[in-house]
Amino acid sequence: MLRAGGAGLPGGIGPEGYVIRSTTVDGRPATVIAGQTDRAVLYGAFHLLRLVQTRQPVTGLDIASAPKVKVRVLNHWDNLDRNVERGYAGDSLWDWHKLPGWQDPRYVDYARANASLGVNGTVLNNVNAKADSLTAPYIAKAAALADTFRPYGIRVYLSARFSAPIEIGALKTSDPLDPAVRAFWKAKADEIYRAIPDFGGFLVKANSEGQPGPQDYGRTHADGANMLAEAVGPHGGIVMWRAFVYSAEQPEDRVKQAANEFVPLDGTFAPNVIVQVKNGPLDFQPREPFHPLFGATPKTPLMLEVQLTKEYLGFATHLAYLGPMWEEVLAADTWRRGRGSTVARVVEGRVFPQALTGMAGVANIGTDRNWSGSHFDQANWYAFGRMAWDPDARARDIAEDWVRMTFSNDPAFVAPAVGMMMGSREAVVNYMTPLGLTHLMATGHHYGPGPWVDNLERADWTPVYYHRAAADGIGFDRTKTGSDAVGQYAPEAAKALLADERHLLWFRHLPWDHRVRSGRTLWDELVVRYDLGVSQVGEMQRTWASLAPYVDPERHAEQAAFLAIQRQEAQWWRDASVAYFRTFARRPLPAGHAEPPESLEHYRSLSFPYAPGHD
Ligand code: BDP
Repeated sequence: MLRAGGAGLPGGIGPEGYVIRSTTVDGRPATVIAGQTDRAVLYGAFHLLRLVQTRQPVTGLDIASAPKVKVRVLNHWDNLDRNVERGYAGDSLWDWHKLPGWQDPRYVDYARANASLGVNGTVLNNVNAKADSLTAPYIAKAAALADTFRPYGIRVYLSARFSAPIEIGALKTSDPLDPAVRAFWKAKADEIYRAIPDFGGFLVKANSEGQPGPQDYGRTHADGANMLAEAVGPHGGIVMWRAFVYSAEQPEDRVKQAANEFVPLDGTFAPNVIVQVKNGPLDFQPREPFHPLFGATPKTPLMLEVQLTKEYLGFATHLAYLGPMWEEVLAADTWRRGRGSTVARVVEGRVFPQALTGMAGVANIGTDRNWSGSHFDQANWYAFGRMAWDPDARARDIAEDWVRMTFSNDPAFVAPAVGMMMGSREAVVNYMTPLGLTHLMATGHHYGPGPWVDNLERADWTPVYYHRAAADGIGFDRTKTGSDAVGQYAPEAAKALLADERHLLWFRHLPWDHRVRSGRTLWDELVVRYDLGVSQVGEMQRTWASLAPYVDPERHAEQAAFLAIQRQEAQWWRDASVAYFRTFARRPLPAGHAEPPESLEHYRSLSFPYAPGHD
């Protein structure tokens, strides 16, 4: 029985919260799902289905749930030609050419799947945006998608190209303080809202990696964001302005630049602007410390951006469940308002009260039959939705729900499968970037190791910029004697980060003979970690093989093959990294650890011009 609205709803449950209660109606047992809106009831219905699918009791229910975050959006880095930047799951779902005339039935499946996770919005086009998305034909296409998504509570948003006034508006400038430019955006917003009355708003990547922005005119990010906010504001829209900025002209440590740029702007953004911040200050690496902006802008709401598509964690073939990574960042304590000022609480607007809150996930979805490139990558889509609803949710609980609903409720399957997922991201860290190393992937496509790359047009795109390996040691000194990036954190948080061996070489440049916690030298520990990562994948392979009786042969075989690829590539990462770093460390490998089978020249010579996901 469904009931929208009505008495008995707990106060403060909001427009999307629901209750599920076991009760009696006319003397018969009944289950009531209630909320203030259709959407809320839909979320409640999916919750009940989850209970059924995971074999939880469905009697004696007394559940109340409301999202802790308002804007829960996927960001599709989908181009208009259906290529997906950093996509490993086929083409873009959006068949722009046939829209609005033809609506692929998968649009409905997509919306329903998202609603079942509590996702309530989607940014349709790449942050590296084309102005064409804002022309009349494409607005009509987006409107058709919005019509399909609306019953599932999914709002449509668009990435806006800052230079659109010039490119499609026949203006000479995109200066945000120019009245004609402001008029262009107002008219554009009005036009979009005529077609999509519940349009969510704009996402903007400006003055970052060659994208146009307000700084091209000597204006600030706030000037740019506020201009767009003024255009969508009267319609109830918002602007998600990305903090992923770093400049080619700046000699400053790249990981410091976003905070340097945005902290001084605190208090200058319009109320319907939210600044979108990646989980770490660099770029979706297998492990990064939390972004120093979290908690550093009391007057500016910040939304967390995570990447579901595994650009830096082995694409679609490596099994890496990202729940633990996001839990790690959400649980990190910024200390900005005393102990317990976690990133989760900042994002929820509870450390500094914020009216607008949000979480964004860079989608891993495409036309592949399994949606996400591999079966296990669906778990990352799933976990994103659940954590955006409740940033305090536990990655393990989410993995368990997913495993039960996707494969089997048999405890003999669930425990090992969840165990495998929970350790998977750490395995990737070990075989790619152990002990706080970062950004060692090959150039462009980011497929495979490239720690030797030193000749790109910008130093801060090269792996050597990040690892700084030399005869005297390895790592990036971000303490006071170096770039002092650690100084961007609250003192207690800085202390915790410096004490955390998982971030060792992110913050410090250390001699090869430095003793780490295990008692080994840094060099020996690196080799041990690389090998550990490879053996962890071997362990996953064995676990998966033992689970064959619980999984249909098709899915089992595909995953087994993917794990074999992962194993091979983990070995490649290990061998290439050891062969390369050894040229600086000039030390033997610790006893029992094998020499890389090939020469460094061999690893350096490998090239993959057609690796997927290109920008
Ligand atoms: C990097 C990707 C690039 C994106 C960029 C971004 O390599 O394709 O455009 O992030 O977030 O990780 O804007």
